[in-house]
Order: sequence, then C-alpha cells, then structure tokens
Amino acid sequence: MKILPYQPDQSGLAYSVGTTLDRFIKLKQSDFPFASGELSQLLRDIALAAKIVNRETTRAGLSNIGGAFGQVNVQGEEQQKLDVIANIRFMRALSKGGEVCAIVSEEEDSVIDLQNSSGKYVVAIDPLDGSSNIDVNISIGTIFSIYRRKTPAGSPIQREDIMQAGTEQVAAGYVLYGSSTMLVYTTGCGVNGFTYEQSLGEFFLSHPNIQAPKNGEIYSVNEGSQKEWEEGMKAYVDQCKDRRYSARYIGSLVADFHRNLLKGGIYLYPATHKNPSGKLRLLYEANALALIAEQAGAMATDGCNRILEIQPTTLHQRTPLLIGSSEMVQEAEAFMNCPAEKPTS
Ligand code: FDP
Repeated sequence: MKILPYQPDQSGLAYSVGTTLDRFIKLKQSDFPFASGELSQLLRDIALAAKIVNRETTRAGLSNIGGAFGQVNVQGEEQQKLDVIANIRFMRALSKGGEVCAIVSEEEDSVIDLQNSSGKYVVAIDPLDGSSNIDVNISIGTIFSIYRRKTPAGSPIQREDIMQAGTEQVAAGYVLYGSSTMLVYTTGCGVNGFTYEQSLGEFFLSHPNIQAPKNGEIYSVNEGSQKEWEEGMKAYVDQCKDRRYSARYIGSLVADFHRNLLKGGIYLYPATHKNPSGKLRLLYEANALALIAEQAGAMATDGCNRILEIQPTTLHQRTPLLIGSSEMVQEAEAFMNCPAEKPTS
C-alpha cells in the first residue's frame, strides 16, 4: 500500500478556488487592520438576499411570479412582479442587519431612511436589472454600490450621504442569474467572482482576481436605436463592423457587462437625440460596474467623463455609458463629440 503525504494547494493564489464566500469575506476583513466587520456582514446580507432572489428567479415560470405587477416605477417603466419581489428581499436583508442607514433603489421614488441612524453605510441598488428578460428566461442581475455615510453615525441622514460620486464607493458588485448564478464584487482591492452551488447553498470562489482583457472583438449595443445616435457613435460602431467584430447584445446590462469583462469587449448605451442622458442610472447601475471595471483593469466613461467622477445631482440620474476593455473604451471615446476643455487661467 502506497501512502502519499497531503499536498497543500500549490497554486500560489492568495485565496484558492473553492473558498466559500463567507470564508473569503472573513479572510479579506483581516486585510484591513481597523475593520469592524460591519461591511463584511453587509456583504453577507447581500449574498443571502441574492440566494433568495436566485430561488425565486429559477422557479418564476412555475410559481406565477412572471409578468407585470400592474404599476409603473419612478423611471416610467412597468414593474414586473419579480422586480417587486427582488426589491422586497433586498430591502429586508439590508434593513435587518443594522449596518445600513439608507437605501436608494431603482424601484423606490425616494431615499428609504431605515431609521437606523447608527448604520454607517448607504446602499444604492438595482434589485433586478434586465427586467424585460424575466419572462423569457434570459439572464438577469442585481447591481449594488456601498458608500460610507459622510455625516456622523447617530445623526439624521443628509443629502451629502446619498449624493456621492462613484469614487467614494467602499464596495460594489453584481449578481448574475444566468446559466449559473454568480456574485462578483470588489472592495477596492481587485475583483473576485463566486459561483453559487445550489445544492450546498453556498457561493464558492470560482474567478479569483478577475483581469479584463485590454482589448476585445465584441461590441454590445442596441442597434435598433442607431438612427437616434450622434454621428460619432455611428462612426465607432461602423468601425467595429469594418473590423468584423462580433455583435452581442443580451439586453441585460449585468450579463452583457460580465461577458465582456471576461472575454474582452465594449458595452455601449449612448446618448440619443431623444434621451441625451442615455437610459442607465448613475447611482445604482453605472457606478458599481464602473468600479468593478476599473478594478479589473477596464474602463467606464459617459463618452467624455470618467463615470466614477460624475457628481450626482438627482437620485435617479441617467448617464450614457461606454464600458469595457480599456483600449476599446479609449478608442470609442475618441469618436465622441465632447465639449472643449476650458482653458486653465
Ligand atoms: P431593462 O430596461 O430591461 O431593465 O437597466 C436597464 C436595462 O434593462 C439594461 O439592463 C439593458 O442593458 C438595457 O436597459 C436595455 O435597454 P434597451 O431595451 O433600450 O436596449
């Protein structure tokens, strides 16, 4: 009989594939010497809500939770039943933990003050992104941004706690409910992806330290709106075609972004004549993905400005979004018609 000594993981990775999300969050917490554990708990709360939403989405076809809810949200979009369910699930998870003082959600007109002034964090969330794909069994997602409040804990929430630029995010992430369910997040030290193992009820590290390819050959845009685009945008997409790039557009931002992050590519939701600010929301869509993109070596811009530096002025503010492989985004930006920089005196 041959007896072999146990060979510990030789991969050289700081965190090996297969580490549970819980353990990973705990290990990461010790990277920050003064961390109190509240952000870690908040990330766990989000992961728990994601598991519940995952359960609801996978059985949507059977449990009569597909279709419209019968109301229109603040964006003027018809709410789907799953939009409403996901919003409730995340609201509950975020309000129970005690770490959060306020929530901005795509599904709520106003800021939700959790009446927990000792909470240090503000969360901006799109509980279910890609709603038009729910009923046809196509990938959808959740997007979240976490900010530390600016005013001292214990005092009432103020506008400055909510209206923070994306550079102020302490963590951001998304959940993709796709062929498998994944949670991808960053706390500003790289990007890691976890795949959900349904039978065990756990997220496991499957994509450590994600690095986006610098360049790619995929462009993702709704070409049905082409007649509404600025000339520069038309010219850039023509160039993509001249180069025989592949067009891939799911119509779920999280899914399109995730594919391009891993394979290399660019997602574009530009300004149109009708909607000069585009369609996507700065606070709970663009900012989170922009932070992840940058942390993975990719880029995000509105065509003229770095997304993370845009100072929000309204809760449901929209922004054009060009996001993906850095060389592609830089190239696309060069086609855009941006106001000339003011001369410095
Ligand atoms: P949806 O309206 O279905 O929720 O966030 C909004 C979003 O989806 C993105 O996920 C998606 O990329 C985009 O809008 C699709 O918009 P178009 O139908 O205009 O292409």
